[in-house]
Amino acid sequence: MPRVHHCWIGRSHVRAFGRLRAFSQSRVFALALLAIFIGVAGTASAHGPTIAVSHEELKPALLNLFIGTTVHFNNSVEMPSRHVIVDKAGTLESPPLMMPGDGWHYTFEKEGAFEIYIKQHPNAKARIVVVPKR
Ligand SMILES: [Cu+2]
Repeated sequence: MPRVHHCWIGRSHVRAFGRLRAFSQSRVFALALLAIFIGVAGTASAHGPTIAVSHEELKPALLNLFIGTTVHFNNSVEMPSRHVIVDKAGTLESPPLMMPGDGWHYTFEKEGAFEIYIKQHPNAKARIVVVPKR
């Protein structure tokens, strides 16, 4: 789609903008954006509580969170037939967690009460209550 430029700036500025635009379409720029995105996501996921996953329980079994909080799930035991974290309403589902140290994180973006449990051990459950930030 052709773009209309308002020519209130001089030629050299037009050239500079041209270079800027070329840069913004370049692979380097895309990589820079990606790096920023990963950086931000990394920072965000560094915060928030951790739930330990074992055969018997999710610990802690109750969390009260503000919207936007990232919860980490840390598998603490070996489970070759895997642990999969799900919730009653079908909102979330983790990838298979098999080895100690296998982890997953999920950011709760919606208000509500989430009844989560390990698919393979339905008695290992936790309640996560998410409320808006004040
Ligand atoms: Cu298990």
